[in-house]
Amino acid sequence: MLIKIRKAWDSLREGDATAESVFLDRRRLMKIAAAGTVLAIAGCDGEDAMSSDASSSATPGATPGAASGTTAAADPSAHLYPAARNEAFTLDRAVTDEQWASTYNNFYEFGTHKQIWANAEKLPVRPWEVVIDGMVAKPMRLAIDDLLSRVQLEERLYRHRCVEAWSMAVPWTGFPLGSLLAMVEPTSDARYVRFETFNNPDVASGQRSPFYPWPYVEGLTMAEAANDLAFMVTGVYGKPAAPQFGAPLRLALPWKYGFKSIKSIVRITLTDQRPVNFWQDLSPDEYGFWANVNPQVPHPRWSQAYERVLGTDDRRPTLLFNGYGEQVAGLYKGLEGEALYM
Ligand SMILES: Nc1nc2c(c(=O)[nH]1)N[C@H]1C(S)=C(S)[C@@H](COP(=O)(O)O)O[C@H]1N2
Ligand SMILES: [Mo]
Repeated sequence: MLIKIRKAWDSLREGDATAESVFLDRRRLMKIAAAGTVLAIAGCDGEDAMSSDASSSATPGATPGAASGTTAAADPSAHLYPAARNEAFTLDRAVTDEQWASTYNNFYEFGTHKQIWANAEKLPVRPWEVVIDGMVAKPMRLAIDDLLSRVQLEERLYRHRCVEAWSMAVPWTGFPLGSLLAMVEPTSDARYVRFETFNNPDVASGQRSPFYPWPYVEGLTMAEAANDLAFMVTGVYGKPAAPQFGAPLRLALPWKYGFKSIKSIVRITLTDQRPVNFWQDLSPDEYGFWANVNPQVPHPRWSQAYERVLGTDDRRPTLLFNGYGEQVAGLYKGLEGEALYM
């Protein structure tokens, strides 16, 4: 066990900022030890999943067979795509090649590396229910296709900036989060929206690792959730999203680091408590609640000044709020004392 943890630690110290890894601090190790799970960490789950993923993985640029073909064709919502593009959302750069975006993903439920797309194919995305509960007048439990029949889908071109300093630009299809919240009628007590991903270790090998605080959780303030940029994604590249993108329902929050854009959501809860998100729970010195993109605030272990543009040799300067300041800067007036950029 110690050997493996030392290995992870050493590789982090080598300055590898390409993995969304965490600083394995003493506090976290103690927490895991206290939970009696130390031996399980040394067990095969995470490592096995990783090595088998690696052997079956494609290099970015390879064709994810079922990922972009079969799944979409068999999807009962396929007829809803492509949706009309909302021209209000334009880009300052080319759309990322689909093969790259489909084969270079962060989805820790299926492995801690980028080539998880084949493993993620195992996720059954039908039937799929989404619960919306908490401080709302009309709580709902909806099958994903019922939800899709109640919303107006549109396509938006968004930039995406991962905290690991790579970026992409993709055509998401979905609907504004605000329209979903309007259906459930939040009460005046509600201050935050908490999102939760599925928890199914039988399917998602990464969830067998006790090292991570499953299920993945994220959160927004009510004001952030109501902002027009906060987008619930159901499709990408003009068809239903393949599992590696977070099917059948994920968030896209283009002004925040990518980890806020939670995938494969099963529950949305309105609450008066600020949610502790997955990465903050893992490493509170490195990841926070707000996670707004800011090139001037480095991650404790790497600079955020530039980003590597996925699928290209470009290295571009990162923009404050990832270039969406006009739409969102006002959300943070009066909050300057908070850790807005981690
Ligand atoms: N449930 C869940 N959601 C997640 C993640 C994850 O590991 N699990 N990774 C996040 C991170 S770090 C990023 S950068 C984006 C990646 O989205 P993409 O694979 O579509 O590029 O998903 C985010 N949402
Ligand atoms: Mo990320």
